[in-house]
Amino acid sequence: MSETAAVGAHAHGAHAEHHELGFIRTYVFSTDHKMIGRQFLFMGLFMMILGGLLALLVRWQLAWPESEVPFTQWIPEPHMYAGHMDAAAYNSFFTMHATIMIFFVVMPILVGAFGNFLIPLMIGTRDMAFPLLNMLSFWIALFSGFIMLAGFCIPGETHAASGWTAYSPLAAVPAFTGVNAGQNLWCISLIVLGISSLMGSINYITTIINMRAPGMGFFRLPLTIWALFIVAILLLLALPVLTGALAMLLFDRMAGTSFFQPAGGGEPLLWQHLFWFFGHPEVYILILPAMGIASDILSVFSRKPIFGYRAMAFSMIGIAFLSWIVWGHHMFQSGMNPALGTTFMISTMVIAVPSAIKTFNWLGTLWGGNIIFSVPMLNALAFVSMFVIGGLSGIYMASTPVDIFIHDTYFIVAHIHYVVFGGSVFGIFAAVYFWFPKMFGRMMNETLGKIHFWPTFLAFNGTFFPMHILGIGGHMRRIYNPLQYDFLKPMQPINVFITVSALCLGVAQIPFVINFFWSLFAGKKATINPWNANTLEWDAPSPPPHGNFGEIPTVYRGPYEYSSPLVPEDFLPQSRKLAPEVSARASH
Ligand code: HEM
Ligand SMILES: [Cu+2]
Repeated sequence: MSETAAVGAHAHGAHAEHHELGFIRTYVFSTDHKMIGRQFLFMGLFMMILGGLLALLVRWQLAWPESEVPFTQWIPEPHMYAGHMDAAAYNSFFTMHATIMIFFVVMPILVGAFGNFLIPLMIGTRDMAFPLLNMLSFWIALFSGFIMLAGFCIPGETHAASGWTAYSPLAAVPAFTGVNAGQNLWCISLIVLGISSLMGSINYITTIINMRAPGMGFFRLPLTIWALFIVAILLLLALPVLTGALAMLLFDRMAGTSFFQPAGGGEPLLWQHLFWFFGHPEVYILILPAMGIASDILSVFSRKPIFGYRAMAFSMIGIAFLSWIVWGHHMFQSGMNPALGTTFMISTMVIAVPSAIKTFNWLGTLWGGNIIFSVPMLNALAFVSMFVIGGLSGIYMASTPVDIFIHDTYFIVAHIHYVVFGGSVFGIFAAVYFWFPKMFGRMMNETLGKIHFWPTFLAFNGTFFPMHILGIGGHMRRIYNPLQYDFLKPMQPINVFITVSALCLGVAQIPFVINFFWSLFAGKKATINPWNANTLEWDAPSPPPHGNFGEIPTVYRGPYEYSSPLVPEDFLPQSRKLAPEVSARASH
């Protein structure tokens, strides 16, 4: 491995010196993994604003169903009717909120942006294995985003409206939702996105296997890289199942087949099986990168080695494997044989074991550490604690008798947001604050970061915690007007409280946007290793030039040697060569 890497690196390094790339090749059609990472980041952050605004529309409707939504008079019919939405528009808003957040925010940022940016830097190489394929995967993802956004612009109809799960036959027959072209574009966009992810995952896997720097054994990889490696394998295996199912759905809608329609002899449950065979691993695709990122950040800001490094890597492998065999827990209510239901229940609960291993190891890392409450650290701590709450509510949902009671209620919505917002989005924030200096060469402002973090953390809990209570009270998810149901009326104040918190949560993102753009142009210049971290990306200049490293680093140890007795400083970078007599002491 090391020899090929070195030879490849040499050839590439030589090539980089020969010519300057123009504006277009540097910023637009770039094959540099770092630029592609930044492109994915900007795409995801832009979509985050859109997905967030859609969530606020949904929330406004749930709190004050009959009232006009402020600032929306300009939105044309049939999305809004002079500031009001109808039930069809509501359906399309929550569908597009979820679709955008999952496919165009969390995946592009955690996997697309940080995967691209970090993998070559952290394993010590100059670029991805297939830079051109990498560029294509970004442009195909962007193209898919345009197709998705085009669905908002079809005259006379709303966007896709059958939920992000697109259950059939609801999604298969245009008359059922009243959406025709919008739903087709939704399918096509996700098929195209699936192709992009396939390209990306092949690239990640090849790069991590073949291009690690000399000395960078698998068990010296930072946990962020372990997580991204496992996620790439999950993507490679899960996404094609969705892509195939979407193609079948499109055939049902446009070509007269009836794979999923009982009227034509089809099988609606087939859609659910295919969808969740993809869908459950998907939730781990969303959370695993954040787990890796949080592990790295907790170790850096506790100034301690990560507790149980191998257990952390193996528990991620265990989680990924188990995520394959539990999809049926989404189908307890579909009339499945109770014996099979119990099998899915038990296998689902087994995921608690590797998840608990990870949690206790994070606590073990913090224990007795010299903790620095920087903004990346605060977000990583929020990730751990919110992920625990999301994981605990997951155990309730996994048990069939309880699930029959809370199925399709706001308990589910509470759970999913503790996992995807409390988990993935806090992971995104932690990563942005942590790697911003490396990505853009400037520091983000700590004070603004805290003004962003604390209100976000409080408003997040104010928004999503009461949803558990609503759910236990029987509040259905995906309803347009709670006031239509007498038994929900006493709970309406909770709905109002949630929406007010959600609006605060939205406002709390303003300091982040200001901080991000202000720091981009006027932030303090970053030094090469502002956090005194050990991993290889901190050996490259901030931001790293084309080709990343002057000379490919050699790796002498694992990534978490903080407070090592071998050196006076409290950090010992992976690439630092110690004098032979000092290294000898280490092996005793
Ligand atoms: C401002 C923050 C957010 C608010 C106020 C919010 C609100 C909501 C609401 C009210 C629903 C349910 C709609 C309905 O069933 O009628 C929903 C659904 C959903 N949201 Fe969010 N959301 C937020 C952020 C996010 C984020 C960051 C993600 C993902 C990264 C996300 C993913 C989802 C998903 C997957 C669903 C679908 C759940 C289902 O299957 O019913 N949301 N959101
Ligand atoms: Cu699941």
